[in-house]
Amino acid sequence: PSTSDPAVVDVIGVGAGFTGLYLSHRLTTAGWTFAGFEAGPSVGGTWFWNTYPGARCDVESIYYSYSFDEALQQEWTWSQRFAPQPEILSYIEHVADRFDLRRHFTFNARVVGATWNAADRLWEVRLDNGETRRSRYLISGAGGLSTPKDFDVPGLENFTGLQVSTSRWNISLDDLAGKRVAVIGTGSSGVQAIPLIAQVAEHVTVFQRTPNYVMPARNAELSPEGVGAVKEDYLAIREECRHSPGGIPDRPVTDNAFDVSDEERRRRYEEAYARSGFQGVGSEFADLLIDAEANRTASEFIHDKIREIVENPATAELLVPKYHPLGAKRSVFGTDYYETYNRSNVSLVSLRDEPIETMTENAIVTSKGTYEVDAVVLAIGFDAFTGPLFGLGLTGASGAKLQEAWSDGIRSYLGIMAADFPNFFMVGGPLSPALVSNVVVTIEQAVDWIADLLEHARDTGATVVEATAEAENEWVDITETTVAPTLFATTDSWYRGSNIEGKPNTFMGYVGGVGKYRRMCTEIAKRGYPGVAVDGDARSRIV
Ligand code: NA7
Repeated sequence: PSTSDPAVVDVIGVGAGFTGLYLSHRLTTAGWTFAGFEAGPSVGGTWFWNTYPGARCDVESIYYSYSFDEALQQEWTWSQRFAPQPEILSYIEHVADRFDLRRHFTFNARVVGATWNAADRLWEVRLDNGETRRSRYLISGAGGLSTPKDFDVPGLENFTGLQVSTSRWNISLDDLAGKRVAVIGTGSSGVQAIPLIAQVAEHVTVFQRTPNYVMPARNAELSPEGVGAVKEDYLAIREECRHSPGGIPDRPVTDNAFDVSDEERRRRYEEAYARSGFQGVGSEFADLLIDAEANRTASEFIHDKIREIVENPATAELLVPKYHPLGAKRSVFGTDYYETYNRSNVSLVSLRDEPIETMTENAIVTSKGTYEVDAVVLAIGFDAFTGPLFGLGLTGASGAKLQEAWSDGIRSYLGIMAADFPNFFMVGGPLSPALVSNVVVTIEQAVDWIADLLEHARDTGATVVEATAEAENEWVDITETTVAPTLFATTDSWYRGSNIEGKPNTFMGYVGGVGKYRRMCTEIAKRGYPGVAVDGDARSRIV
């Protein structure tokens, strides 16, 4: 332990999702005392709350799982290419039990404030029950997509029918049987839920603000032979993921969209469309996220697919995503999504043509009409990354809140540390690769890096580690320079906070790839942590 006061633990960890569980395992194994606090009643984080119909991860489960223990990955068998939410939650519960991790956590305990006490060199952490706990280090595993966006639909408070949100789903699908259901929002959550709701509801009216590019997920049962082959090679596959651009095995492409003939390009897109996933159409050519004209060829390919699938031409045109380039907002993968609009009990309202003006006790009123419904399903997204972090109520060394420190733009060192917030760490934080990668790979890497830094501090007898302002500036520059030439930089999306009124406009990820990022982090550790002041001793420049 880093302190002799038994009331002070070495580490307080926030959250018992993918991050918190691995964090508790990694740190307690290394001999640190650890107290975890989880707002929910059990483990699972995002996968505990998002129980809406059709919820599943769109990164293949073979890769979207822990790699830290070979026996674990040998004994667990995924049933499907994209496991559904209940199976992912069972996996997380299995990991918690297998490594006896629940004992490190207090459940139903939300961290609501944390203040750096410079005199005692520790964090004073306040819980929602009014208690205060103290720790040398504070590590957030609060997640990126865990704070639901405010329910900012006008007049929602007037509606007296059934109301549910995808991110806090607390009804069964049967509760919607025979009902007239409105679904508001067509991101990943809405797209996954709509086809299943349509199967039981009397009628579904989808209220769409921005059409997305929805590519077929092509989910499938995994065969025992396929799973066996992966398990034989799992160590190598995991290593490949760690050094890849996106945390999944790489499928390198070097040619650009206009390097090939129109016919050849079309053939390549057809193949990619059949493959689907993150290595589908959106990554078939090297310049698709850099060159708007090149991107147009891929975007139009999907437009044509939508027109082929959707029988009503007017509905098809509303579904065609014409406001942003393919991939520049989060890609969406669905099952029978566009096909669902061919059902006689499904209709589409474009909020661009007729915005919601208000709601009454039993209807949604747009500028053009009144839609009577029995139930409203909100699938309107999250206050990504900063929502959960600001929710911790952090006050740094200077007395400033994190939200004040980031009011002009979101900042961090490596997406892991923040200047003026000593001994505080974020796993998968803003400006890390978490935003645009298989997040489990990024989580394991960040936890390992933090654990090594804590050991470095312990070995040198230090008790305070803090990112320098210079290093933070440098990392912000690196992330901005990396994203600047891409279409991410010019497209409004939740990636850059555009879905929340007043949120700083910062692209919240490092897009240089998880492999390159890992090399940088490893190099920084090898060089004795430049950019990190250890007990005030900083070698500031990181490159
Ligand atoms: P998203 O992707 O943020 O989607 C939210 C959807 O809700 C999107 O279509 C929004 O339209 C729409 N929206 C948001 N607020 C409103 C209001 N007030 N009125 C009407 N429509 C609204 O969230 P998801 O939960 O689907 O997915 C989040 C991530 O989880 C996903 O990207 C994966 O990484 C996993 P907009 O596009 O803002 O016009």
